[in-house]
Amino acid sequence: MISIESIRDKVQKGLRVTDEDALFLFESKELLEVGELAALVNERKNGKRVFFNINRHINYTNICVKRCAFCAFSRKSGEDGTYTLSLAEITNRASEAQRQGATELHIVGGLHPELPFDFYLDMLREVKSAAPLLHIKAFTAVEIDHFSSISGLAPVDVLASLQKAGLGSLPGGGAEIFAPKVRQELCPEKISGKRWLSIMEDAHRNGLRSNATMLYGHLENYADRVDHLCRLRELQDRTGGFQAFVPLAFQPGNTRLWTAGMAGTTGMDDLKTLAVSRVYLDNFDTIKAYWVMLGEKIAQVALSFGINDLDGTVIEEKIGHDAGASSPQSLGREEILCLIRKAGRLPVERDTLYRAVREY
Ligand code: V47
Ligand code: SF4
Repeated sequence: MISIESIRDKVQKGLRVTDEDALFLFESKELLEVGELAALVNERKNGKRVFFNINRHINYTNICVKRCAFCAFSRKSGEDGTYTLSLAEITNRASEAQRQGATELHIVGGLHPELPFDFYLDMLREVKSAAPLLHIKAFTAVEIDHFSSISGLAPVDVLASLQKAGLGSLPGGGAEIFAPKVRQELCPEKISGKRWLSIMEDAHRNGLRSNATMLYGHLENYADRVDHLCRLRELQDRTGGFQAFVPLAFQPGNTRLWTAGMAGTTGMDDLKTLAVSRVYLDNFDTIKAYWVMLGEKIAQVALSFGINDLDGTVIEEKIGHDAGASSPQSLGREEILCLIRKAGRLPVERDTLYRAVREY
């Protein structure tokens, strides 16, 4: 019989919790008990240290051939409000970020119907030459699959070419929810969960680290979330290539799901999802509270619920804000330091590969 005590016993002994245990925790209304377990796991891994980085997001185009039901960012070619940044605009943003002390660029965009694969290789080369100090974390597994289609290259070869042109690591987007039934409703045109995982495996085997995300708070149930976490834990057991897990709280504004009457997540669900992820994903060093989707206040409280990373300064975020996120466009270093310190933790500025840049 599963109980909070039986799960606590496993956590205290450092044993792995089961899928049924995770489901039990998701179904629990005792948020503080779940949070306490998550805090224990995190304390053991990270002590009081909380990571953040100085980064800048660049969303190079919002033109996309897909139409995911949860996405308010994408536009079809020819629709009002489309944009595609030129290479000069991208490199200007990169140089500015380097001048402002950033260590990372996070570059992702829609699946553009006309841009050739060379555009992305040139983008990496030119960004690298304009801002050689920056680590380029770019392109989700969904984009890698798209590049494979337009270039005729296998994903491993796409990854190798991008790496040669300056790619440093992959962000964790595009995972959404792996469970096929929900994925079919949510983003029927997107690559399957299986394909997402296989591209990540290719990346890890080629020495590229990546993150993993889970979009939650839409059509999925708790069992779908556990299924998602289970597949990530399995892959991480095989490759060890994931650096951080990033649960993404669904922002409903301006999306098709919003039109269908769907609301956003609650604070209770946000904190519980972060905490259960921390307890279940014992082979991930880091669970990140992405303040853009959570809001800074929930992200800060999450530091008492097993979280050891607040992401970064971000600078210019479009995906969550087009969907109505009420968080600011960016946070300054001092604001992040304040959130971490006032939660009684020790801020550590990190680079993308989780090496300490500065301990405070
Ligand atoms: O892939 C799209 C999600 C992702 C919505 O790896 C939405 O460190 C919420 O992956 N509400 C892009 N989420 C963002 C992303 C990310 C962000 C920060 C850090 C990292 C990392 C990765 O955003 C997409 C999709 O899953 N998304 N629309 C929405 N309405
Ligand atoms: Fe396109 Fe990505 Fe938006 Fe889906 S989530 S419509 S793939 S930009």
